[in-house]
Amino acid sequence: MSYEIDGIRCMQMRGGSSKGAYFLSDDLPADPDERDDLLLRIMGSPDERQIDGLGGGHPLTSKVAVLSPSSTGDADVDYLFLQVVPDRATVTDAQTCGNLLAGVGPFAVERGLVAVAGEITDVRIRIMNPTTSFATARVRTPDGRVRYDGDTVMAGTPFPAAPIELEFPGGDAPVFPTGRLVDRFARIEVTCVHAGMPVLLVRATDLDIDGTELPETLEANETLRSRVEAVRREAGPALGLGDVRNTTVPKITIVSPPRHGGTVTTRTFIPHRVHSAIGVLGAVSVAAGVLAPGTVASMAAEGGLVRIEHPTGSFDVHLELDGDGPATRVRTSAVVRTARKLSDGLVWPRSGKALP
Ligand code: NQM
Repeated sequence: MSYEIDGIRCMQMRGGSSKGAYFLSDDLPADPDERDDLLLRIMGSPDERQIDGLGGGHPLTSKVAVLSPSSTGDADVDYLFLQVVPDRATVTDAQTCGNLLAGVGPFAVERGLVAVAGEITDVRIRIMNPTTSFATARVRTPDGRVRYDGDTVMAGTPFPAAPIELEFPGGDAPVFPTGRLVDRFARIEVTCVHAGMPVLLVRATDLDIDGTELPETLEANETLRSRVEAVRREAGPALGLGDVRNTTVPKITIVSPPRHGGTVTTRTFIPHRVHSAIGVLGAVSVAAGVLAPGTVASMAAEGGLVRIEHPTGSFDVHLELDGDGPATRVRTSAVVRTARKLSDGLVWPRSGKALP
């Protein structure tokens, strides 16, 4: 069988405020290098516009989810996330993606990995990378099928759809991976936080910006970009991530006081483009930094609800923390997303090799 001649089974979905290609792992090569080469050719990388593939020319529309039945009794499916970099021949498993995670439950039901359980089907997901963690997705499944239409409006997408609740159990991992609530990198005070995504929190005022600028304004600000990158590069080793020049983590979230009745205003570098909203696990991590006293982002929040303002609206994170200071842990967190099946069928990769 030839992928170039026969095509590969693929479903495209909007997951949260991102978009990607979803595959069963059996439909892709088992060898990771071969798989990544194929994904670059499917998505149209390396090319800023990804004109010859499915990718949309932005990190948020150049994502891949690979699913398989779970080999652990604790989950129904295993979810591997791969970021395909639009303008470089790079596929990285250095992070997961909570937005694409919103499509994992529906995709698992669509492909028969999980049987419909009634009006709502809970899909227990093992997140495989960068380290193992778990999530439960509640998928609307009336009449034995996934229901995508609904009334839930989610900032980052203009159209309402059926809600998908995502719950994340807590764990033993420290929320503040450097063991400090405030560090200093490239002469700027930073809180390093990790509740599913490594994020560096920095005050807007410390970067000489207001914190409400549009993503394109921030991306055009060369001085700001180089300061943000300097912070990231110094922080990488302190977070145990080593040299982060060529990786998509850590993210940098610039925080300032809320402007629209929420808890905090954010602008997030992911890490070289600015997010049009905020990532899901990125938001959970930011919320942990906001709820804990003594960080650069500590703000007042009522009843464990952190409303994160971002460029296209706001994102609610329900979060409970245990312990305090460097001993802080997440007890549980939950968010609501939506997802939608966009296409299902075969995709043809361009021929040749993408990787040298
Ligand atoms: O943080 C973008 C997204 C993400 C990641 C990024 C995400 C998450 O919005 O869980 O969802 O930060 O690269 O898709």
